Amino acid sequence: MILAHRLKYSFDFNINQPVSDLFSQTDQLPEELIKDVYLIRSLARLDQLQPVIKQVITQAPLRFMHTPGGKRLHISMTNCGDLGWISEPNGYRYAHRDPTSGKPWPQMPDAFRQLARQAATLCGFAGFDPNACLVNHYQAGQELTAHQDKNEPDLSQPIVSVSLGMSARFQMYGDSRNGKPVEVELYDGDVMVWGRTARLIYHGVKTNRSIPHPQLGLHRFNLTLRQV
Ligand code: MD3
Ligand code: FE
Repeated sequence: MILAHRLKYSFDFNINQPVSDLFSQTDQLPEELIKDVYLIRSLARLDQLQPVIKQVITQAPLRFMHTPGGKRLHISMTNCGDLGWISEPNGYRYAHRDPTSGKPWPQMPDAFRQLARQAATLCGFAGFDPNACLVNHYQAGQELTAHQDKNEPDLSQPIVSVSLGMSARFQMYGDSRNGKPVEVELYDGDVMVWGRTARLIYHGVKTNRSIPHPQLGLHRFNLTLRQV
């Protein structure tokens, strides 16, 4: 298992890299932020993934879902893969079809699958094969309130999360929302992997209001890839 050198940001970009490469920095090692939570900086490439995301959201448009309590979620979402996470008046669940269109979710793009498998493998989770991808879209100031992802059928598999565009502050609590979170700033291309004991911790996201990303401006996409 590859472990945890404390790597902050690295500025040694390889300028000779072929543009066709899927991964921007295959030499980045995972850093273990807290138990079973790994961060790999700059693994994903926005130039590669942006057209793929565009294709997904053309087929299954971003939408604001509502909580079972009737509140509108703060960020818009969609899904791709065999199963998609949805929030409805009668609860949260994974569904085979987009409730807006009645159609199956768009196929899991190969670029998403390969990236997630690569990230998981680097963190010691060989054999991960995601079949569900939640696409979250944040605009400046929008945030994801601290929560647990509880309705997960299989906790033996990791979750891979890919940050694209504007940066965000990610907050990790423990098994309650009390106390001070461990915080990390996530930049475009950063990938996190959550395993085992970290699957039930409280976590939240706060976006920056003022620092636009050169390509995406004040937009952030997060891909959450799961095997469900
Ligand atoms: C930790 N999304 O959609 S995924 C979410 O930036 C969510 O949009 C974050 O939290 C975002 O639920 C990043 C990070 C993540 C996802 C699932 C987890 C962290 C997790 C499940 C258990 C523990
Ligand atoms: Fe979550």
